[in-house]
Amino acid sequence: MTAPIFPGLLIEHAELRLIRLPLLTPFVISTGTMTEKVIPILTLRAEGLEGYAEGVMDPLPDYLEETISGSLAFLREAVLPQLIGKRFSNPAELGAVLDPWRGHKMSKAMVEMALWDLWAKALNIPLRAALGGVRDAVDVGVSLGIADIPTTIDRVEAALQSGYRRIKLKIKRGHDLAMLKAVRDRFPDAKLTVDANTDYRLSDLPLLKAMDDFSLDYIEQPLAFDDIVDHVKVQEKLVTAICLDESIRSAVDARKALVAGAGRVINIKVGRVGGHTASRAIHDVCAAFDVPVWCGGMLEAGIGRAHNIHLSTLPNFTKPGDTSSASRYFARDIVNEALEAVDGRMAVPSNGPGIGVTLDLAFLDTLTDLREEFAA
Ligand code: OSB
Ligand code: MG
Repeated sequence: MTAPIFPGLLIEHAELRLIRLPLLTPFVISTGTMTEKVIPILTLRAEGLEGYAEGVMDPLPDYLEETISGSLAFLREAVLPQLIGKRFSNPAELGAVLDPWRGHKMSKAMVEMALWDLWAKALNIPLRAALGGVRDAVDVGVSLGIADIPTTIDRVEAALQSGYRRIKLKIKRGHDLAMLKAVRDRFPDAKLTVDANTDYRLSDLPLLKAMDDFSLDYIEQPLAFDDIVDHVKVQEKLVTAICLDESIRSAVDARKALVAGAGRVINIKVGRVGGHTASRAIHDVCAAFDVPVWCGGMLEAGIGRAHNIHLSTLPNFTKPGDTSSASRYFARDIVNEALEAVDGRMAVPSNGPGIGVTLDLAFLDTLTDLREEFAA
């Protein structure tokens, strides 16, 4: 007997929501302070199934160029009308709809991730299995926002006590070496990294070089969000590895950066690079260069957090990711399942196929500012 041929998924309906979710603690990075998450949520429907994704763009373009309002317009006017009524036999076929448009990787990622979730559900398998993951739990660390030194020491201590596998400290000009020395003196054996979110310039090379003294696992995105070439000049002079975040939006970017020697680690954010297919391509390019990757985060709620965990099960995600416990960010999550790390490990959510989490719809409704539906 032969297996039935998968007929593909006919997208019948799309729903776009915008929710606002307060953060328990304001999150401070070199580019600004976030006190709440404003999150666009896309639901795609086909054959009685639903696929979900969160967008990681901010209201204003302070991490990368995309904004929530621009993204909603792009999805509403260009993408979702083209999607409804189309049949897809796998998520890669989405390229025909998405690739003609420039940029907008975060908006494209929403559609792509929702389709991966839907597709895995149609196949009745976990997203992890559809992607080719090899683990059922992943190592995670924390990303600690900028704060004064005593507060930072307390936060590091609490995170280490909880068992987190790596501590990432946000830095900016004027909040770097003294803070690092204090943390390193107090925690000589902790796995520490820093993330500058683009705050430095090539003229800061002596300062960046001084960071070699602190045995950091890597220095994340010291230079401009669109730079590769100047990062090469920094990496050549440093013992510490550079990790690229903002600079990498595609597998082509990753190839160029690694050929040039702009870094030795890459942070993959599925939302930043346009979805799981692109994330997997970057993962594979890095593996070919023997460069480890890890899964970054954008303070996601439960849908995005679940996607991140499934992606992190791929074999070359060998460094701890940023997908820490949801309860560190929010008083209440938008999914019914608790996404909580135990001893620095996040279990892959498994309440059903796909991303393995279900929506707390009653709570979502209380958070929803805008809701639009797209049907044939
Ligand atoms: O650069 O990784 C980043 C949050 C917002 C914008 C950029 C970044 C971050 C984080 C947070 O580091 C990671 C997380 O806890 O989700
Ligand atoms: Mg970063």
